[in-house]
Amino acid sequence: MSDAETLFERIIAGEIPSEKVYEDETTYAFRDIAPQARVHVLVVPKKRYRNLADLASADPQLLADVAAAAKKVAELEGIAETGYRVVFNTDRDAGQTVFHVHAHVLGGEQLGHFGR
Ligand code: DGP
Repeated sequence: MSDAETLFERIIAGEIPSEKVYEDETTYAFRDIAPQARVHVLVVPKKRYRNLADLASADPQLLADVAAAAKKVAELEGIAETGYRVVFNTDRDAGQTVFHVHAHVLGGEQLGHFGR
């Protein structure tokens, strides 16, 4: 992994403004700039790993923290009861654009099915 800072380090550091939804010791959650659903929040571990695979291998506790933060976001956004989707885009074919692992939390409306 390159040492170059990604956009999300700058967001977590407050150098780039974001609309914070939730934060704890190890994670930071904020609204996606281009929402794909009525609720679209990104949950980012403060420590950077490139993608879900790297995070899962290197730091399973931090992955659990991201999952717990996604649940917390769903509760705060009022979608815990109606349901939501959690997505980790991973590398090229998934269209990952920011190489600092992040979970998309999507909901607040009926979501389309997976596919092309
Ligand atoms: P992905 O394709 O999984 O790498 O998702 C990256 C997401 O990051 C994408 O949905 C748009 C979002 N995003 C990109 N730049 C910014 C930004 O400056 N602010 C915020 N809030 N979101 C951003």
